[in-house]
Amino acid sequence: MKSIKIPPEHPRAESLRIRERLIEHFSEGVVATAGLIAHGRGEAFDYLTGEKTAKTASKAIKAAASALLTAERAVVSVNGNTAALVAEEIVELANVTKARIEVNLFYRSLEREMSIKKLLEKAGAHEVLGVGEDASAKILELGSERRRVDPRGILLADVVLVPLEDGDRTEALVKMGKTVIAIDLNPLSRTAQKATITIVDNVVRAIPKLVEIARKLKQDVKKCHEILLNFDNEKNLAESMTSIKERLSKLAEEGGYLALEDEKHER
Ligand code: PTJ
Repeated sequence: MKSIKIPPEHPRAESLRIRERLIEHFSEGVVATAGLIAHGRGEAFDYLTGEKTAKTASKAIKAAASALLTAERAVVSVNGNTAALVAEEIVELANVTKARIEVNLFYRSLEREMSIKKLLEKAGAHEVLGVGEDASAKILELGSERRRVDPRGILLADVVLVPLEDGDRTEALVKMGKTVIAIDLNPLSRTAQKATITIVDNVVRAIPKLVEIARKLKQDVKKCHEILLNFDNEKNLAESMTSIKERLSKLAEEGGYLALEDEKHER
């Protein structure tokens, strides 16, 4: 599929560029058809949050960086959308936190696994787990293709980062005693509700921020433990819903679209 040229002055140029990136990677077999639908759902929630990282998301990002840095065996799980949107940043995050990278797909096929592995390697990954026969272990609680995992990766991990996930696996991984970090723009999704640490933000903002914070916290393990001790996911998730509600109320009171334009200028 031929991609279109986005006029830089278009008011939603960045959002359109992200769409084009997903469409391109869909044509190359990285993104699943349903991945395009999932992105549309994400976009709608991003509109509600104001397309910026909320304070609550920043708090969760700090907790997530702390969990990854203090883990014994951290794994970053990568699906089609994540690879298309933030392959390089995922590799950086894995390097900073010493996490392993594993491909784990809902719509699994060897072709897609290979395409995603290639994309990650092009982005600098030296090792990509979970491809083909390497995903020889099974999470028994799961019926979907996500049950197939790498025995060196997700199966053994104590901390798993799951950007753009479906709820079943999050629940199963938590039941297995793992710390699950989710990145999901929908605070009401089962993934968001069931994860140990929920970052309600767009992966295109959250992953680079996670890298930045992990770099800062890397030398301070004591601080990481402190952050984790003081983090309450349920409370933070509730606050993230309240901040969406408050933003919408403010915009409604101040005149809808025009207020939205003022908000953009304030940034
Ligand atoms: O690549 P595969 O085969 O593993 O399939 C991936 C998809 C995304 C198709 C699969 O995991 C799926 O069906 O996911 P869901 O159940 O549609 O959930 C996706 C969630 O991610 C929704 O809650 C969206 O709001 C959210 N989302 C979409 N885009 C983003 C996002 N969250 C953060 N950043 C985004 N860019």
